[in-house]
Amino acid sequence: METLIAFSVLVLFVSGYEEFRGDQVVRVKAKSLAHLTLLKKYIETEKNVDVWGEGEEYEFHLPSKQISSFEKWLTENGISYEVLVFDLEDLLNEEEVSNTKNSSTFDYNKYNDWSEIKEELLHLSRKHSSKAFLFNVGKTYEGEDQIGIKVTNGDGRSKPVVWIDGGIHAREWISPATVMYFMNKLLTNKADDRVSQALAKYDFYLMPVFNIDGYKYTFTNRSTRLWRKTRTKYKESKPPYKTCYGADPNRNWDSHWETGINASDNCTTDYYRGPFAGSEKCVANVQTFLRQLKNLTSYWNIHAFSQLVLTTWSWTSALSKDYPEIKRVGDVFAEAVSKRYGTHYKVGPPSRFLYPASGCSIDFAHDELKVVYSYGLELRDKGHYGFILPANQIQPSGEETSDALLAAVLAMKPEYQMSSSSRATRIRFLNDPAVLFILVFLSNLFIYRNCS
Ligand SMILES: *[C@@H]1O[C@H](CO)[C@@H](O)[C@H](O)[C@H]1NC(C)=O
Ligand SMILES: *[C@@H]1O[C@H](CO)[C@@H](O)[C@H](O)[C@H]1NC(C)=O
Ligand SMILES: *[C@@H]1O[C@H](CO)[C@@H](O)[C@H](O)[C@H]1NC(C)=O
Ligand SMILES: *[C@@H]1O[C@H](CO)[C@@H](O)[C@H](O)[C@H]1NC(C)=O
Ligand SMILES: CC(=O)N[C@H]1CO[C@H](CO)[C@@H](O)[C@@H]1O
Repeated sequence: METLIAFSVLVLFVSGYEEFRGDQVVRVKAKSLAHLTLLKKYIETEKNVDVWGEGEEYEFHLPSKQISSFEKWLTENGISYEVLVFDLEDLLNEEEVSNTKNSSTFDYNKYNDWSEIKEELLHLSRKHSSKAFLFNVGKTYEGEDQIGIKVTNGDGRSKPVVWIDGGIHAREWISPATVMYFMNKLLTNKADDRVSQALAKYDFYLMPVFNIDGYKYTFTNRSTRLWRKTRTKYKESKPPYKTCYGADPNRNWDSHWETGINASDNCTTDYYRGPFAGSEKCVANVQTFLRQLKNLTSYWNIHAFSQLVLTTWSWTSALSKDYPEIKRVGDVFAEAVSKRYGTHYKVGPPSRFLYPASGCSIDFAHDELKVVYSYGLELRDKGHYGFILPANQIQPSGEETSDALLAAVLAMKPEYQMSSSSRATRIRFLNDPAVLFILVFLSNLFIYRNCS
């Protein structure tokens, strides 16, 4: 304990300027279409607002100097809110202290930076050379090798493939940590029958950090911890042509990219879709790799936070003919993830109601690669810590997510054939906000999140 206190004092001393002191995270509930319209307008006009979550409820990270005016504005408009985080700087201190490393080897219970993860991937592929194979899909914008590990049971037979990627959004640190946990379990947990059963059926391709450049950037210093996008250098499209960085790699896939649904053309925003589909190197690399990968049966794109299993499609509210099968396996995941710690997940299409979004990876896997079992996950938690989840939650997240992934892949039917007509055509009236809003209120069966 003493060392911890000494460490945190040291951290405070070294960091000096406290970037997020007094900043809050506020949850806001839109109870009517009028509220919703007001909130959207607020996001568009207030560039200091950092959106942590949107959909049924919004979570906003607000700079300290903006809190009183924001709360006044909410009260005036009759919009109710709840403060989730009273001081973001305290949360960051808590995360930093919880992440104090205590060994010279790779620590699966800590948030590791890219160089540590890269070392561990190399180490695992050497240590388990008969069943762990390093693969490299290409260089990132900043020249990093975009690598992952293919895990097999070592019997030399090719099997249907399950692909899992983490860290497509840089600040969602629990995602790479959970993928690393799962990878390590597949390689080392001989005692768990489900592991051998899953490896008898499938080969796993695991890419713990998809957006390496962005992830590295979040480790630069505290002020960069909440970066979401890639780090590609762009220029604004109109005077004064300011330099801006990064596009949202989950709005950049070659799947309905041109529709630009809930994706921005403005490179200063967090949801910038990039100048063309696949403009982000990390996206283009994986797209090319997946297109030539044979036998891809299941795709998992792992995010945080909100505790959701997101199903196709993201870009439209229409449902594919295969939805019953997609939902069945999603429900198996949700059931299994709750067993150990009671963690509650909801299952459903992000696009069905309020927030469709184009250019998302799960739609690319479903439509372009004909993968029925294509899912997005939003891991822990539900907003108490949000992106700044303390490191002591890595192990429980790793355990419950591994339970659920194993249960889900064992419940899949690799022989299941996608219905030939299951590609979506855009149903325009469903994208009308008023219609969407009415639909939402007619049903509480569904969740309404964007593909984050
Ligand atoms: C560090 O490791 C030592 C020896 O394994 C252990 O006794 C100690 O409790 C650990 N400290 C922290 C902060 O985890
Ligand atoms: C695809 O999977 C089948 C078994 O389901 C296997 O026989 C075949 O070799 C695999 N193809 C490739 C290219 O891995
Ligand atoms: C943190 O890193 C960013 C990016 O390198 C840099 O622009 C900024 O000045 C740094 N801030 C502090 C407080 O060191
Ligand atoms: C992009 O958004 C910023 C911040 O809201 C705004 O100042 C800028 O004018 C926008 N640029 C374009 C090209 O619309
Ligand atoms: C936040 C936001 O921009 N939401 C939009 C998402 O897309 C739907 C359909 O195009 C719009 O109605 C929302 O306004």
